[in-house]
Amino acid sequence: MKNRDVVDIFNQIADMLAIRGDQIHRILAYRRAAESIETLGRDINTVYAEGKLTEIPGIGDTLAAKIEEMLTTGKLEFYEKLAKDVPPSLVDMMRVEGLGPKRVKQIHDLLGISTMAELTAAAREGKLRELPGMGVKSEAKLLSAIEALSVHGDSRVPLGVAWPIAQQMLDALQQVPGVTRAAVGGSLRRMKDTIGDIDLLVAAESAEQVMDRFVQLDLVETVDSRGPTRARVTLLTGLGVDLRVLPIERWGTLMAYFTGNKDHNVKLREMALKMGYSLSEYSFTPLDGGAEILCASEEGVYSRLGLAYIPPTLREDRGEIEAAKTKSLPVLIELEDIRSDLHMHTEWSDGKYSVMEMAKAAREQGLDYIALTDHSASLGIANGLSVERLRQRAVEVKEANDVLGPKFRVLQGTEMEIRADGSLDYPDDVLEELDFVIASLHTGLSQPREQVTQRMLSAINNPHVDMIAHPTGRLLPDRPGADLDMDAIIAAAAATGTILEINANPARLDLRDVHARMAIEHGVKIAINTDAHQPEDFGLRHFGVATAQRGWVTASDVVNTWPLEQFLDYISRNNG
Ligand code: DGT
Ligand code: CA
Ligand code: CA
Ligand code: ZN
Repeated sequence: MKNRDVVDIFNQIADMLAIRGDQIHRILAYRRAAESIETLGRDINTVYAEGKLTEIPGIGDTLAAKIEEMLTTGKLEFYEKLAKDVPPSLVDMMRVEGLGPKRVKQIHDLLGISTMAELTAAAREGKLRELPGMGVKSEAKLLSAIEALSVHGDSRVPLGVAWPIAQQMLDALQQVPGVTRAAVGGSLRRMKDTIGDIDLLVAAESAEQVMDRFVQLDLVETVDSRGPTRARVTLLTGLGVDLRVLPIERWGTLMAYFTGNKDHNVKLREMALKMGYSLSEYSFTPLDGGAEILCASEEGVYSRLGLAYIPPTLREDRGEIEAAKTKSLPVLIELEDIRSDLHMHTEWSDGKYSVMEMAKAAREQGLDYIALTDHSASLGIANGLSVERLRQRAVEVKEANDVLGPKFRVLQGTEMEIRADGSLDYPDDVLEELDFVIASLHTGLSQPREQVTQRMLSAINNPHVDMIAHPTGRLLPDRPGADLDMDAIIAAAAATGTILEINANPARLDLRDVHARMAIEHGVKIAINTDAHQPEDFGLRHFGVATAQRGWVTASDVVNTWPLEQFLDYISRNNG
């Protein structure tokens, strides 16, 4: 079994336990373990062989024993027993919007339905409306959710797809009379790399007009539900959007509740309970029946709990609550800290603009220096540069620097292919002519872990290579990227001083959050670059910054925050 198999089984167990009505803590433990293993940079079999399973966050002795059983026998008795009780096909049914574990159990227990096909047929035949708590209307809603699922699938969309849609909807809602605040919540506010659905939060005295406007927005295909303070729609793209409207006095609790994530919220609520309050999106309510306490700001929510304010990008229950208790949260990198972009393409390879156009656009963005990193020869589809063309481009870069003067600097760079056999695309003497050398993988991404890791290591160990771009090569939402041994990559980057990139393009966000965190914990420097192919792409920088924040990255970890001299010093240490 591999990491992915263990993750699948743990996630399934969590859903099966939820259907069975088990304790929330037990369910969350499995989910947390699944997430930990999903983001583990190493082969779980190796971790097991080293006897270090319990060092994985969220894995205690019980779960470690279950992992051991799976890795050594290929099976898990607990899962098989559970499956007799709760058929795994019921878990599939939970993918239908609006079908929670309780309803799935009820449908199974009362109607004997255990597959999606049976469910669809029952809904069409009008058999679901008879169930307690259901009716003709909720049956119709369920049927359209089932149909939406089969049309659009239930796949998550990349952050970069959901973001502009949400901004557009917020702009419209902000114009409704009586609206004082409007913001995104949920995974979008946490800037997670993929988004299940959009959550919008609005402060207004009266929700009615906001709802009216919301359900009539151009992008809306169907209105799935509408109540006095909440509504849910499905957009033409298949993406779901939840809206919640409350008065401004409750803004802090509203935002905190709907930003999540769920595990983070569960912990906040537990802390509140211990202090004698129940915490909801509305308020803190004293358990002894006193008057409710409203929070207009999130700072107010956190401070009432005795916590420092936790930025949304950290709210994943990855230690941030504990750090907020001891006031030891990191001071996160901000967009304003960035003064360079070290990865971009011009018309010399697959970009659309000239050296001068890219340089001027970067200067207008307030940047102090950039590296032009056109592709190398073997990436033929991207018009990669032969050595001869690389040298021709150098002349143009020099001219651009002469024109732009001393306050802005264009560095000669390359994004050099690490070929499928592990060799590099330019010889060392050519690399020596350059200011800045990126190495990256675009081919052979599906090679076995050993092989693709070795390829990457040979690039990291080359003294001329300054940075690895988008290390895994993943493309969101569907291409998972190379199966790199991230522990080995990070150790080698630390030993050689090689910079690892967080590619800000929202189709990449690679390094991903947890790997960025691992990297800085080992002293590896990070770069946040847009990989721009046109000036508009510079606007993607904030996605990279958010990903860095999710990895607990501070400004000093990021080379783009450094003045040019400091940066050049750093990369020249290796190049001899
Ligand atoms: P997503 O949509 O899958 O990308 O992830 P989120 O985090 O946006 O999740 P979503 O849309 O289901 O819910 C938005 C937030 O609302 C979530 O982060 C926490 C809060 N929330 C939703 N359902 C529950 C719940 O059952 N319990 C608690 N405590 N919070 C919830
Ligand atoms: Ca959401
Ligand atoms: Ca939602
Ligand atoms: Zn590139």
